Parts: sequence; C-alpha cells; structure tokens
Amino acid sequence: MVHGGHPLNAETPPHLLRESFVTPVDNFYVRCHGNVPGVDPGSYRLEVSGLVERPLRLSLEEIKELPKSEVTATLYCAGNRRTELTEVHPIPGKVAWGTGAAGNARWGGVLLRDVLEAAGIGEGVRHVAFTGLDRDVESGTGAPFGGSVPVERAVADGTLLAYEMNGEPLTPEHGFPLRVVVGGYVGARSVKWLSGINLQAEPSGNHYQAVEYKLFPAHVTAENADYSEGEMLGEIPLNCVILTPENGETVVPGLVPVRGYALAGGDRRVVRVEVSADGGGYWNEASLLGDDGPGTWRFWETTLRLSPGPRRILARAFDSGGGAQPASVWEIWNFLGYANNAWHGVGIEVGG
Ligand SMILES: Nc1nc2c(c(=O)[nH]1)N[C@H]1C(S)=C(S)[C@@H](COP(=O)(O)O)O[C@H]1N2
Ligand SMILES: [Mo]
Repeated sequence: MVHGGHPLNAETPPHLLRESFVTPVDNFYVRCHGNVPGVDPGSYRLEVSGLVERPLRLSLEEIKELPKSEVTATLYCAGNRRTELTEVHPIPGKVAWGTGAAGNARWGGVLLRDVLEAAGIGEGVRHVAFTGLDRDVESGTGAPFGGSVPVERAVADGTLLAYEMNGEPLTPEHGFPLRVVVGGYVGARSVKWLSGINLQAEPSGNHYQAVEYKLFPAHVTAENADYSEGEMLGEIPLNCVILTPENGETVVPGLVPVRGYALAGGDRRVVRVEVSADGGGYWNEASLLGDDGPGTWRFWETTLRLSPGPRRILARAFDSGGGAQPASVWEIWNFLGYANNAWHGVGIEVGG
C-alpha cells in the first residue's frame, strides 16, 4: 500500500504481514524522507569521527572483514498507527500509516560496537550520531537524514551495521550498501545509506532527532510548538496489533481465529497478549508463538466464539517490565502523531 512515490513510502497490508515471522523483503514497509540514493559500493566509504582516538574511513570490504553477526530485529516506524490518532484530531501533512509500518528481518552485518572499538571511544562520549547519504525532501532542508542513540545502546548486542537483509545484500530502498539497525528503538534511528558515525556529548542535531520524532503533550499544536521542547523518541513503546481479521471484514459465526503481532521496546519482552470481544469486559489470553528475544516482535493467536452481529475485537499486550498499554487514543494524542500504542481494535461483521 503506497502512501507516496517521492519520497517513497509504503506499508504492508495486515494479512501479508502475518504470513511470515520474518517479513520478505518484497513485502517490507519502506519509509523515506528524501530520495533513494544510488550508491557505488566501490567508492563507498564510512567515516567514523568525533570524540574518537582514531578517526576511521572504511571501505565496504574493510567493514566486511570484521566478524559477521546476524540479528533478528523488528523495524517499527514511530508513525505506525497514526491514522487511528486522527480520530481525535486531524494530523495534516503526515504519512497516514495504518498498522503495517513494521516488519521483522534477519540482518547480517557487523556489530556497531566492533567499529566503535576499532576507532576507540573517547572521553565524554554520550551519544552516537548517524548520517545518511540521502537528501531530505519532507522538511525542505535538503540535508541528509540522521539521528542518534545513547552510547549504551550503540554498543549493545542488538545494534548492527547491516549489509544484508534476509540473507541478501540490502536493496536500494532499505539502505544499500550499509545501514544501522537498532533493535528495540524506533525505526528512525536505524539510518539507511549510512555515510558517517559521529561520537559526541549531545544527541544528534539533525532535523529528525532535534525537531521531528519528538513526543509532545496533547495541548501542544503545530502553531504553538517550541520544538526545542518535547521528548526525543527512543525505545519503541509497547504495542499490539490485530492483523486478521481485518477491519470491515465479514466472518462466519462460530470459532473465529484472531492473529497479530506484539512488540516491546528496549530490552523488554512481550509476556502476555489479551483479546476481548466485548469491548474490554472479558479478556481471553492469546497464545504467544516463538520468542526471538528483545527487539523482535512476537506473533500471537487465539480463537473467539462469536455469534452473529457487528463485533469490535480488541487486543492489548503486557511486557516484562510490567508495562501495559493505554486503553484509548484519547489518552496519547500528539500533534505529530507518533507512538500510538492504544489498545488496537478492529470492527468486523459476524454473519453471512
Ligand atoms: N537515511 C535515511 N535513513 C532512514 C530513513 C530515511 O528517510 N533516510 N527513514 C527512517 C525511518 S523513519 C524508518 S521507520 C526506517 C524504515 O526503514 P525501511 O524503509 O528499511 O523499512 O528507516 C529509517 N532510516
Ligand atoms: Mo519511521
């Protein structure tokens, strides 16, 4: 489902997303703020600079000589489920994501930690900033996309410089030849077409760290926002989505399978998913399938016995930190439309 050709933005329809735990590259959502740069792998260089003992300028070959790691990690766009937030108040000028700006892949590459250690992490380093090779269209600045993560997350096991996605070289849309993958963090920090890594005391000053991808309280609007305020998004908020049945679907009365994904942020894990067919009065515990650890979504399923009539099915998750989700979008509306993790609902018709 394409939201725009330039910049290229597309999401995965719900039933396709639920087909496989590892999302095929062809079905994987794409989120771009500018062009898709064509990068020549031969002349490509990655610069590592800032508060380091030895600045580095690495070719792709030199990067591939470092020990290879493989990580399963879910990319999750902070704007996923924005459309549901517009029920409270319109969010003009922003991509109208449904539930498919998320995908799970097997990433191959090198640990960011290994590259940072080769450069030598200098004194006073608090943040690791990434810059891409694209030219931004959305903000009108024409500057490359960028963002940062705290140094503790940069050296964690789930943070990779990836050159492979599901066993193949990255495709142009997903960041060829090299991208960052930060498990447990919003997708915006997983910078594609990576050109530079800078070690610094402060978070990145890039538009997409310092201005966008920030969370504001409900009383702040586009007109009165002070963009130096607001909380920079980092760890993915706990979330749970029903993928089948889909909104508006008609199902046969009797036993109806309900399936979806759930995802926790940081190092937390999804420990329980509950599904309700009566507006949240009674909750059935769903079965959680598989567990690839933090940073990776969990698929879940349950079966509800449904009699004819219109029904609204709700789902919610709980994480290993005791975290739970807000019941309604009214509790979390924000004018940029990020981090919607209210209980997810689909309206279906039981009958036929
Ligand atoms: N250089 C660059 N990196 C980027 C972006 C971008 O526009 N430019 N978009 C970010 C956002 S907001 C998300 S959600 C993910 C999406 O990754 P994908 O397109 O591979 O699914 O990439 C991130 N990395
Ligand atoms: Mo995103």
